[in-house]
Amino acid sequence: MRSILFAAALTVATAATAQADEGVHLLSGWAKASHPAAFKVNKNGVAYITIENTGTEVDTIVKLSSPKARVTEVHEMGADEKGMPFMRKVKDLTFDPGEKMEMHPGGIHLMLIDMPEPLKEGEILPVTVTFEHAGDETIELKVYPFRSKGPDAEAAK
Ligand SMILES: [Cu+2]
Repeated sequence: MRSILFAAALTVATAATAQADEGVHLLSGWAKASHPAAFKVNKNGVAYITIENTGTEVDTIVKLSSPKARVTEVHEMGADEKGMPFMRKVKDLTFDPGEKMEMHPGGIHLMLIDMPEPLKEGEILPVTVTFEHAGDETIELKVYPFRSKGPDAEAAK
């Protein structure tokens, strides 16, 4: 319930400021610190952003980048018909007018692939998202502990 109330408050707050600049926006986000042992095997990182389309046309993510990874992609996790978990790349993620999407652990996320350095708690991860119509937007994501469920969960502690 707490998270629902928080999301409602966030929507009201952003609606007031979105008027002047319509289109797709990166509202917030966070990243997870790398697990030291896992990073030795798999030099990837994970981050989550919330995206809202306050404009009147559909927009699409056409490119992603971060100075801290060789490749940045949108991924989704789920389970197949047999219940086996999978993770796959999502191409051309689109946002309808009025749509708001919050990435979260276990669902859609940003995958940072081939990172020279592990992500450390407290550092900042810049990510640039290029939309077909809105162009480039960069967001600076705070890195939370490996086991964190994100800023909302940390604030509720
Ligand atoms: Cu992934």
